[in-house]
Amino acid sequence: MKKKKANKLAEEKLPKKRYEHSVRVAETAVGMAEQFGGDKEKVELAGLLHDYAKYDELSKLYQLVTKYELDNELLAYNSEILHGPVGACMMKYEFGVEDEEIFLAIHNHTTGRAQMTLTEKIVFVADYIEPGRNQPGVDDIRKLIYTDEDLDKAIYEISKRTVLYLVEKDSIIYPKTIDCLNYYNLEK
Ligand code: DGI
Ligand code: FE
Ligand code: FE
Ligand code: FE
Repeated sequence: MKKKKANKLAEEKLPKKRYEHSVRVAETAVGMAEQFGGDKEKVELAGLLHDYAKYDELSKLYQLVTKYELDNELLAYNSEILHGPVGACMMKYEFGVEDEEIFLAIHNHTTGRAQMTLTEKIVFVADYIEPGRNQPGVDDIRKLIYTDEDLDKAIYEISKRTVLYLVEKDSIIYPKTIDCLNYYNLEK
């Protein structure tokens, strides 16, 4: 798939603000790919498409988990973790996006995982630090990227903040999030 097609898919499917977020994630990811030696074309497509399934009805997301034979375990956690895996499969099976790295980057953009590819890492972090984001402490993560150039530390800090946030609201946590936290804990 070409950038133009990905852009059009996102623009036609998503509410304006979410489309604009996707464009900023793609732009941020391209900058990071330049910085870290990643594949600009792949991170750009994954950035544009990463939230494609975000506003699909839950009933549809559930159906697609079954249709695409995704891990049923996904259904036991917060429904917010479904749009990545389902969106990745939509791109692969409905729109012919064959590339495995793009697939993984969309798939794991919410939860992260241990041993991410460079493309996955960039999209995971770009989603958190794109210029429209203003969550508390986001500037600390931006500094880890733009000043320290420490991608793995940024992944650890993002996972840590997400886990703290989820625990604070007594939410259940998908195990891949914990795997990601542990794997990128550089003290280990
Ligand atoms: O889709 P976005 O809003 O751009 O961002 P996202 O897909 O990274 O994450 C959406 C939210 O999902 C995030 O703010 C926290 C929430 N969430 C719920 N359960 C989990 C979770 N995030 C992780 N990492 N793990 C969970 O189990
Ligand atoms: Fe998302
Ligand atoms: Fe994210
Ligand atoms: Fe996003």
